[in-house]
Amino acid sequence: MNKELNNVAQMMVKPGKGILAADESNATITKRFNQINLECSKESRRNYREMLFRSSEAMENYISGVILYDETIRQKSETGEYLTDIIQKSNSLVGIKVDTGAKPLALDNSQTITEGLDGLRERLNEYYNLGARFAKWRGVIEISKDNPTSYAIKANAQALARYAALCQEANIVPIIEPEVLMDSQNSNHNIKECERITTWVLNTVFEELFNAKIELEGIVLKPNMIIPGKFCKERSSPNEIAERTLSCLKETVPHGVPGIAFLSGGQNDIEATEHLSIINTSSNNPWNITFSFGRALQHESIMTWGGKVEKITDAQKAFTHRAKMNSFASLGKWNVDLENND
Ligand code: 5MM
Repeated sequence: MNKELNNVAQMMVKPGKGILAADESNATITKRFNQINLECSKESRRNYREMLFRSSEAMENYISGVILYDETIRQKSETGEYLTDIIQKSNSLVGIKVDTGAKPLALDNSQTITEGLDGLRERLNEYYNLGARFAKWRGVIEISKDNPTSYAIKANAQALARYAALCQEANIVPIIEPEVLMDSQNSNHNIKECERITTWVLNTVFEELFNAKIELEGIVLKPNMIIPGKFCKERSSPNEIAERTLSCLKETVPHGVPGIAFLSGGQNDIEATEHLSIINTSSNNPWNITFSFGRALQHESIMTWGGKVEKITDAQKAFTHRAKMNSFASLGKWNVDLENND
């Protein structure tokens, strides 16, 4: 076992801490800024992310690592400090998104394949020198009447495995993110369908990781929860979501994996926290289970900030509150009263 990779993976999923996904591509962060009528520029992206990374209470106590976008890992604050230095000073790890996005699958543009393998070995070495100790690659699977096909699942799983092998070769922990979407236009599937497809996807991913000789002790899995599609009329209770999620993971994820850090996928802030907390009330989970949220950690903060300097302190408080609530959830200790009494 590679001790260095295992140590980093353990730090990423340390009980009480989780990961901030701040790796929105420029297209995605533009959508977020549109909600607050803010122009998306290099500077506004820097100001927003610097505001989050300077939330010292959140960063020191609740955030184990931050996933950055290529632009951010090279960016300096207005006072000339690298944003990566701000993150590291709060004892948080620097991570980097290395995929270049989900693109239409050739001859089948109803599904996607994630790109970014060309030149990845060289990019990873550069990112290591810039401070990155973990990386992220997201494969996207959409459920509809005819999809996903086994070809699309296998192609995405193989890309994740090839990425993971290059990461481990570069001494970087790969976050393996095979996301079964809950919030696409076609998402009217029920919870059982999400469970069936996620089980299929995770089994295929671990088969490909095995084929690629990946050391499971040096990865972190970032899956979706088992949840009905956004447009499904049959809603499921938080307990059912937590039970099905745990049972799917127990069926598919080897115990050698140090940790699981969920994406939020379009759940609102409280839902994501509540589900994570119920999952963690089960006492015999074989892995540390925590969060690697983007939207469910940032939403309140970005809305409070609104691009205004005078709102920075309030926005940092909102981020700190959400991070703290998710920290409780990662220990199975969240309850709704904490939302108002913090
Ligand atoms: C933060 O968003 C990430 C980047 O997405 P794009 O490349 O599409 O802009 C995304 O991969 C994110 O890390 C995960 O989906 C988790 O975020 P959510 O919002 O689902 O918790």
